[in-house]
Amino acid sequence: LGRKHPVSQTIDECCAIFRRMGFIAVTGPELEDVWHNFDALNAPENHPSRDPSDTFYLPDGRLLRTQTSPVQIRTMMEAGKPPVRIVSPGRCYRRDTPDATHGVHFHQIEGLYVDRGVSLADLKSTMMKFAQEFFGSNMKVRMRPHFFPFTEPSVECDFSCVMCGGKGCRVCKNSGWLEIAGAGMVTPQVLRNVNFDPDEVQGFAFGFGLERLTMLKRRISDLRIFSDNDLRFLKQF
Ligand code: 2NL
Repeated sequence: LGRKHPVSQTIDECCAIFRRMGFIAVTGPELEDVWHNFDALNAPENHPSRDPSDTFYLPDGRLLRTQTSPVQIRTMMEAGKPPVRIVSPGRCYRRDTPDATHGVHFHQIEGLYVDRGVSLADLKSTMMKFAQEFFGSNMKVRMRPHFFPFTEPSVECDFSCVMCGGKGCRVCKNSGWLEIAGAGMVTPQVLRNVNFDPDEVQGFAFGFGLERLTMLKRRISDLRIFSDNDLRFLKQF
């Protein structure tokens, strides 16, 4: 019998957890246009991620999506109005020198909740619920200030270290915490770009790396084995 790839298992598990919180899973094209991947997300004209040294472009100007947020832009525009409560799992591409923790393609799950009165507290409770469902009921979550062009305020979400439970060890560099997700409140310009009125509605958004979630849960230290297709590895899951 065949079996599911460990990253596919993580996608299924994440979608099930977010489904129980009312998020619908949506997918979209991996081949995108500059507007959906960068412009709509408020990426400045000179942002380094737009450079052909960071992003794969086709001769016609289209690109391989660098995150799954363009799916959320498409979903908001198709919905026409809030509420929108979705997660978008899928493959993304960035030019990078491959090593033990970076490849040229990777998988991400992003989430988005837009409605009247959605707050940063809703984001934190959603992150806490996810952390406890995915890694176990002892998980704690903290948020630190960060910057993304598409959210304001932006945060990085840390979960308690899965190896030591927060006491401090080599994996968490003795801090007791691991960086797990980027997130924040959707910046007003992004809402305007999809014809939503930021004076009427607010939203939070977040993004997780699926290889990282899988590596932490399964204690895998090198992500190259995810794409080697070695049955000796795949059969263990
Ligand atoms: C990361 C984590 C993130 C989002 C993704 C998002 C999507 C829309 C609007 C606003 Cl449509 N934000 N997604 C937000 C914060 C973080 O991903 O580390 N990204 C570089």
